[in-house]
Amino acid sequence: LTIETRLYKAIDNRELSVHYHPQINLETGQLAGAEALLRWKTDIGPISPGEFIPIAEETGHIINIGEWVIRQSCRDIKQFRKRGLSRFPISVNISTKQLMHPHFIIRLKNIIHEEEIDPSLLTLEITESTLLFYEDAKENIIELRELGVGISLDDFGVGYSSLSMIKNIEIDELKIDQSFLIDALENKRVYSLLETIIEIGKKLDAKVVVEGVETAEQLELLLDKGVYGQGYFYTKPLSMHEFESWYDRFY
Ligand code: G
Ligand code: G
Ligand code: MN
Ligand code: NA
Repeated sequence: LTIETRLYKAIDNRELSVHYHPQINLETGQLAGAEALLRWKTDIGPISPGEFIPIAEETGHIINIGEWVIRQSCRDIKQFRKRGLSRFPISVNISTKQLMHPHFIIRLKNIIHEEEIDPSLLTLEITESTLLFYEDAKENIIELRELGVGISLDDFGVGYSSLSMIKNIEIDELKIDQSFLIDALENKRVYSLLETIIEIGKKLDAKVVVEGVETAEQLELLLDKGVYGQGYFYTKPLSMHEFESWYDRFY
């Protein structure tokens, strides 16, 4: 079977799950959010999203799969609250094709309504490349704002349209690509650039999340900057169950 054929059955076969990667307020140490990351277990072993998301995008499966991720994340938002975890938003990655789909907003509204969640607890991560299609996505983005879900600009700094993107859209969150943090320790220019991007985000009243915090040294570099961090230094992405145990251990 091809990946494409397998993917078509993945939802019905219950092979998909959502893992959560904590985002930490570096100054207070508090949990500030979590990114939802899709996982796929097949009978020939796990297949990573880096491999199957592009296929889902090409084939159009991403529409159904993406909706499934949003619904599952909404259910888990409620579940985390039921289990007594603090109130924190969950961020879901959204592909360009999803965002531009004519039914995206109505289906998103339905899910939020049916799952009875506060829209402000849901954040959608879109990438700079989506914003290359800004004119086509504009109406949906405006409606998203009206709906009250958060908008996060993912992988900031590695796309083509960074500044025009944040010029056009009011964003709630800016996620700085891991490559900046990795190089900042070695390279003064990259460090200055990282500091400057953080300032841009803060001036726009966005929550600034630095991705890929892996070492104490990297954490140290960020500690006094009023940012949030996401990375393996804290933990790898966790299943719902693992996330609750992790939370109990640290909070
Ligand atoms: O978790 P991991 O590092 O393997 O993710 C690889 C890539 O897959 C990342 O760019 C991530 O944004 C993307 N990804 C993970 N889950 C989803 C999802 O539910 N939808 C979309 N569109 N992309 C996802
Ligand atoms: O493209 P996007 O930013 O959505 O990708 C998120 C991916 O980055 C997830 O698959 C997540 O596992 C990965 N990631 C998050 N933190 C770290 C980290 O500290 N180190 C590495 N290598 N990957 C990370
Ligand atoms: Mn992301
Ligand atoms: Na990212």
